Amino acid sequence: MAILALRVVARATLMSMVVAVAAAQLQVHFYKDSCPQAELVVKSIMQQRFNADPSLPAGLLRLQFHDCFVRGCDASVLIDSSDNNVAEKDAPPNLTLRGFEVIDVIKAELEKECKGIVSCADILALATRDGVALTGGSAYALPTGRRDGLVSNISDVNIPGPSFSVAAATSAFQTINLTLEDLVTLLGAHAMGFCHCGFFVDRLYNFIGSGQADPDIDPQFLGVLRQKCPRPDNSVPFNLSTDPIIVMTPSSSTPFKLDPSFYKGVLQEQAVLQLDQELAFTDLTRRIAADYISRPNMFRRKFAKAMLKLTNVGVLTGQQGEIRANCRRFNQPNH
Ligand code: HEM
Ligand SMILES: *[C@@H]1O[C@H](CO)[C@@H](O)[C@H](O)[C@H]1NC(C)=O
Ligand SMILES: *[C@@H]1O[C@H](CO)[C@@H](O)[C@H](O)[C@H]1NC(C)=O
Ligand SMILES: CC(=O)N[C@H]1CO[C@H](CO)[C@@H](O)[C@@H]1O
Repeated sequence: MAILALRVVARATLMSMVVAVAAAQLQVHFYKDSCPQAELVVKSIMQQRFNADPSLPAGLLRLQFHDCFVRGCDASVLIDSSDNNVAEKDAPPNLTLRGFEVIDVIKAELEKECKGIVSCADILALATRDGVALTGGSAYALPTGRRDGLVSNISDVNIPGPSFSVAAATSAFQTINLTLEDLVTLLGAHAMGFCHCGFFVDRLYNFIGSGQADPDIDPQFLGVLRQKCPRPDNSVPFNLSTDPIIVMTPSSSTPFKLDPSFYKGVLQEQAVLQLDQELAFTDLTRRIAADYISRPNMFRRKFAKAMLKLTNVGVLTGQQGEIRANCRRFNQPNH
């Protein structure tokens, strides 16, 4: 039950509305006249925050994925729920999102320097881009000019779950025009950051109701995971805030670096999530993983390319949407 609560059921909602406002005229250095220091401000705050917390880029990458997957990259994930609206943030897969505070800090600074100019959607995309560079990824030029959306509705959240098959996750990605290769490449982000036991503990004790562990976990690694994630006590309700947390790629010695270590874990049957481990089981996905391990620079390049695709999904431009003054609230309180 507990685990089921964390799983997300794919729902074919509202993607068609996202499609209607697909990527238009983003451009590199969109703010060069209106707020020339915008990218520098983001970069310097990111550098400071990263020095204090090297896991920050991981939080932002996941936040960026959840923003873009639901209604496009329109900062809808940043909205707080209000009396008349339950926002995306409160959907189960979002309860462990993090990185909101650094977006608030950057927004406050940019409002001071260039009031009403830089969108929250761009701040998130720029901060994530800088986070990728800070963790060893490539520092790609990011087209900007995104506008902030006017809707954030918990019912729209249809993020693929950790127990999805590769095929199911691929179809989910197709709804935002991303390919299987994009999926495999972006999952490389799981080289970094944290994971709550609740997202995979069924694999350790009761895989698809078998009462056994998932046979596709390296036995020694299974022991390590079981030590960190005890068997759930079904007599007490599941509580995310006390659920233990492990690093996303425990087999890696560099848990906060965007290197190909994720793929090594996959090929050694030391992936944490079921979906991730499944990448080892088709020829194509195995081959991509092996290529990225042997050619880290190709991984960096492909990762940047896939991020550009992801951050272009369903963007609002021109006069669409708005530029929020506070990333957590719509400018018009009635939205
Ligand atoms: C089908 C796709 C995906 C699934 C099922 C999935 C699932 C998950 C889960 C269950 C977690 C653990 C969250 C927690 O316990 O707090 C996680 C974390 C993470 N995911 Fe994914 N993910 C997917 C795609 C992506 C993509 C496309 C990216 C990046 C572009 C990404 C980046 C991350 C990062 C960096 C973390 C660590 C977050 C942190 O440290 O707070 N994921 N993911
Ligand atoms: C996906 O691509 C199609 C065809 O180019 C386009 O019409 C649609 O808007 C795109 N969808 C998204 C979510 O960007
Ligand atoms: C959220 O979406 C649901 C389902 O589409 C809809 O019934 C509801 O009115 C929406 N909520 C808001 C505040 O727009
Ligand atoms: C309902 C709930 O717990 N929402 C949380 C969503 O994530 C943010 C950031 O971690 C929390 O501040 C919210 O409380």
